[in-house]
Amino acid sequence: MTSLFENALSGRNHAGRPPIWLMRQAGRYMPSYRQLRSTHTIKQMFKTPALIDQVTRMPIDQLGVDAAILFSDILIVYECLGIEWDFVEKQGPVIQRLENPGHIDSLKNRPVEEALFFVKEGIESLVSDIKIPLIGFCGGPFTVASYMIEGGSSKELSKTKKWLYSHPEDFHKLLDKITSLSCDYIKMQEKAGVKAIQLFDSWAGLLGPEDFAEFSLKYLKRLQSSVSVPVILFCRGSSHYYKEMATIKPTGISLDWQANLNAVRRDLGPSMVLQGNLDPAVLYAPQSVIKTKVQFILNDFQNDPSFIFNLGHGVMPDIPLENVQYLVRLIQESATHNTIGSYDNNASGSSTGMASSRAYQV
Ligand code: 1CP
Repeated sequence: MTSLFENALSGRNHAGRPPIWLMRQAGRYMPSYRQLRSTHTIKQMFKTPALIDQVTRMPIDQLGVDAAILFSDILIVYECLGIEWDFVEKQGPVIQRLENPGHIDSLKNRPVEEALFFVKEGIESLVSDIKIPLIGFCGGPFTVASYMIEGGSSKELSKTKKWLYSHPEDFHKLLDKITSLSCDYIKMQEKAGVKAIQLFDSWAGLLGPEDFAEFSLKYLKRLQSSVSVPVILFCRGSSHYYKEMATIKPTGISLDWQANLNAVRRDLGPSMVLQGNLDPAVLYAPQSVIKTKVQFILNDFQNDPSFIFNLGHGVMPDIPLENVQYLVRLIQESATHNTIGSYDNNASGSSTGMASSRAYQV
């Protein structure tokens, strides 16, 4: 038995509709998440296997998505480097800055099995009984480096670029260090049971083409070749680089809403898995508008055997839960030929599940 999601990843989804999961499908837009968050710090939530398990299941139970993504964050790898990090209300990530290239050697080198054991335990607990595939993930080394150098979010990455252009050798040394630990990290996730890895190089799109190749893609390629499960590559705001992303031959590319899916499919051919790309802001609109926008994508991709429906970026915290549920239903009810009988409607997505995660049988 393979899932719709895994079938799409191998270019063999003939179910008459694409699988759907959503970036940030577990998060603040869910009342149950907000309630849990009101009694825990975000770091407690990311570091406690039972809470990782509980939050990862929320969208399985409440949306009925076709794949789950591990509840964690790309910044968690700072635990291995001994870098202090946190999320501050209304400010975002606050990271202990790496101010001087000379300080790279003083970063810690804690093994992932020790520093990130809670991720492994969270994955093992989830995969022991959820009925849909679990996606693991990791940040792109460039993006992880940039948060350390900036000390948090930055629109222009001026400190990062100053480093990169003034001390390129040190910058590569930092990327190399982050890549080595990230390879170990995704291998650990693979061993624990994830069925795919998504790599998020969220800020790499701010680089020019030759820097994108040298400082982002080169390291993503190394990460990708360290695992044997399928790899999906997402570089937010980098739709203009889809041809460059394809050169490292990921299993799939996740596109933001600025991409023209048809043009990408035409240019990259039928075998590249494409994922995306509804503008998450559409989910603020009345359901009639959501339906029109979804239909626009389905017109060309409903029967594409290598397509995974997703948003162009994460669900925003103030999006109504009902609209997210409506989106998932729209996709799942869109199958053109009779696949309904093939779904195991009794299979709840998780043992705590109240609803309708459907394992697709082949
Ligand atoms: O409750 C809260 O305050 C925390 C909100 C939250 C959540 C739910 C953050 C803070 N991260 C997450 C989870 C998360 N982050 C997931 C879990 C799985 C899921 O998608 O449901 C994933 C995959 C991420 C990945 C992530 N974190 C990225 C890459 C994707 C992207 O958005 O481009 C990045 C850049 C981060 C950093 C991050 N985490 C959280 C914030 C506020 C930020 C900063 C974003 C920024 O700099 O603009």
